[in-house]
Amino acid sequence: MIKTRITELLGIEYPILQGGMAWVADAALASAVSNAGGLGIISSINAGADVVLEEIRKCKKMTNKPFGVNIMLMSPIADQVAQYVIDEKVPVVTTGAGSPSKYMEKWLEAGIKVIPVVASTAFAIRMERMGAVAVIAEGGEAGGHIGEMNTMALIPQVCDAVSIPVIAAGGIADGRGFAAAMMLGAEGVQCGTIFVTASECTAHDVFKQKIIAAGDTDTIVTGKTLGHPVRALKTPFTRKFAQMENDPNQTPEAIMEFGSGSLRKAVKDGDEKMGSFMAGQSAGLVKKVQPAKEIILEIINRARELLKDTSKCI
Ligand code: TUI
Repeated sequence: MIKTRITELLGIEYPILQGGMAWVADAALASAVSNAGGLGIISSINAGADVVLEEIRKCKKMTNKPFGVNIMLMSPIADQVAQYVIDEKVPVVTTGAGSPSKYMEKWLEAGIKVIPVVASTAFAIRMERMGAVAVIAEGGEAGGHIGEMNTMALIPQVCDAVSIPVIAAGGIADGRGFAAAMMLGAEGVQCGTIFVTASECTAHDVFKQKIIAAGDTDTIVTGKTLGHPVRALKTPFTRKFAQMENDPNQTPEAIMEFGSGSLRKAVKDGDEKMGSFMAGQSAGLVKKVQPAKEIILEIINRARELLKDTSKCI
């Protein structure tokens, strides 16, 4: 057990959240992480709002521990899921890729702990004023949709800007990253990429093996020209996407059409050609498939050793 404001606030043993990864983060993964003492999170980007509802109900059967739901604010089903989390009394909601302002009042009224992902100090301050209990400050090392700042510079600045606890995300997959995040002022971390390779994760084995095989420079950011930068593993799909983005004869609509469905193809079909395998720069740190509990305990045990032994610094 580790005690920070995050463990106290959420009623969890270890201040490790599992990212609400699109198509990946279902009840199987979220309940495994929550049962292991972290906070498991269900994604709302999958086959539709009804499936999200089903996953929430499944998760309640699979764990008695707290868990959360992530609402991707650009999603067409955000409104529907925003209501389901109230109906189902989900204890924690994380949000991403935008501002949750239009839902905030009713979530707070329902007693939901809202933890938005932020990519800047200005947005973190707005979220604190709006009633967020904590923020997840996510650096551009992360997989999926990202902001401009990187973790090392973003975390301490967000910690200075707000008084609610800060959870660090982006590039963290081991005890060194966890310890560093604590040193930067964070009181918890959120990991995504390493949990794709958890044994309990239902993502296609091709996705897991691609993360395990990836090295430090094997991810790429595409979508900047469309205003939606996304980090994913370098594959034939991302190469083609990047090429289309740089081709003046391509329209944004044609590029979007090319990308449509690519995430599902990666996660569910393991489609190496047309899949978008979203992953962060920490992919190079991920070495094997292992149970969620082992992932969490390895991070915590290594971080404990490092935080105890700071004698190398002086
Ligand atoms: O949301 C994410 N990562 C995601 S969502 C996703 S689903 C998807 N994405 C693209 C194509 C198809 C499917 C995959 N990965 N991370 C949380 C996050 N939020 N990162 C950055 C932000 C963010 C950025 C700017 C949050 C707020 C913000 O500004 C809000 C404002 O109003 O200023």
